[in-house]
Amino acid sequence: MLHKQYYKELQKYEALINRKNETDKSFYNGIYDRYKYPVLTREHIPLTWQYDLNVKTNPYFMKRLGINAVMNSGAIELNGKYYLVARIEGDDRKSFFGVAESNSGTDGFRFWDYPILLPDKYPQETNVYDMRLTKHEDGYIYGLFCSESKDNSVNDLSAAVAAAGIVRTKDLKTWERLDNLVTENSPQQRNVVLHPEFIDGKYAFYTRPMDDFIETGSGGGIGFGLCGDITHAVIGEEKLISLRKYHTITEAKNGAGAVPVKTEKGWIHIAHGVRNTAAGLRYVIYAFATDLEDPSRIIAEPSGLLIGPREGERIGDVSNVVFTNGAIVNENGEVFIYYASGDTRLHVAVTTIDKLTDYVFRTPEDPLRSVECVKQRYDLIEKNLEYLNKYK
Ligand code: M1P
Repeated sequence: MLHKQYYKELQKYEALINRKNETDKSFYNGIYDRYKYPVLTREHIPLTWQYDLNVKTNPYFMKRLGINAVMNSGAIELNGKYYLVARIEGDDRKSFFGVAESNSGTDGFRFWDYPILLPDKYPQETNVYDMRLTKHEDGYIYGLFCSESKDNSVNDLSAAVAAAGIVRTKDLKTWERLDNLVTENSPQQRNVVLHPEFIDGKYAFYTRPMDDFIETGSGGGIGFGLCGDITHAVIGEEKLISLRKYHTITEAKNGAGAVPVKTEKGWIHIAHGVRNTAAGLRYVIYAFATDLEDPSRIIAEPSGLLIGPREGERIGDVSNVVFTNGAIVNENGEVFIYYASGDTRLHVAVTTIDKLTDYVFRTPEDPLRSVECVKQRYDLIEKNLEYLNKYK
């Protein structure tokens, strides 16, 4: 026998999973479409992960292991289906990963029966989150994630150390855990992404050097480093590629997001930038491009943010945050950028390779000073007025 509330909750769950998503008609910027509904929320978590369904041991049909948030998700396309490896945060604050599958990429994401149980290689590891999925040319799918442990070297209960964990799989079901990445010149790492191709015969990583768990300190931006053996990955020199800059969206910190998208003109990177405000840190998503042969060389840096938190997206456990760690390009050249808001739920923004390329290569760079920004806008207005005159 099942509790009568089970049927009610199941009905709500099925209605949510089967709800069709639609573009948000109130939003337009020509670059991408926003969608009305998030693609993953805590309500997308199966009942079997949260309730004890046995009426004898759970007569009141209580949640026994609740879920607080579903957010920052790695993304990958396999055999025409869209897969997200979501960061799921339990009510107990511990994050873990689960695979959700959809036919459309914008709705219908349903979690597999079980979350991912990672091989327990590091006994001191307390939390894991934000997996980036790379379909590498060596034939494996790699998952790089933040592996967080308590920092016992200082007398501070909250002190933590972030490292880059590495797993690999061929089917998202069986996961092999490799050694955590070692960066010889950076004590901590988060937001590490594996490039999908070998560079000079080596594995190439986008890193985020940082001195501290929260503050990047002397870490000047997104780094790039190579290593020969991914099973014991060690990076010596990290070359900085996308820099933190004063009075920009990356002033406080930045970090690689989705695995770079290959286009005819270059690798397009979709990353996050952080600035400080009186209300706390503000996270936005931005894009840049690097050279096809040398992905550590920036070739285009459009000014400002690509996606910022809007309306309800501004609110959540960590308000004023949008964050991405996954994008999918389908066979039609559509690009699905999965981004979380408020560290609480996951959305999708949909564009195309052509539009993204146009955006990255035609948007002017940030001239870094107000007066230059006004001149930049004057130039645009002047050309527009001339152009409009022709059609009057
Ligand atoms: O809370 C916002 C984000 O903070 C971290 O990003 P960063 O390392 O750049 O500060 C991450 O923990 C991320 O998960 C989180 O969304």
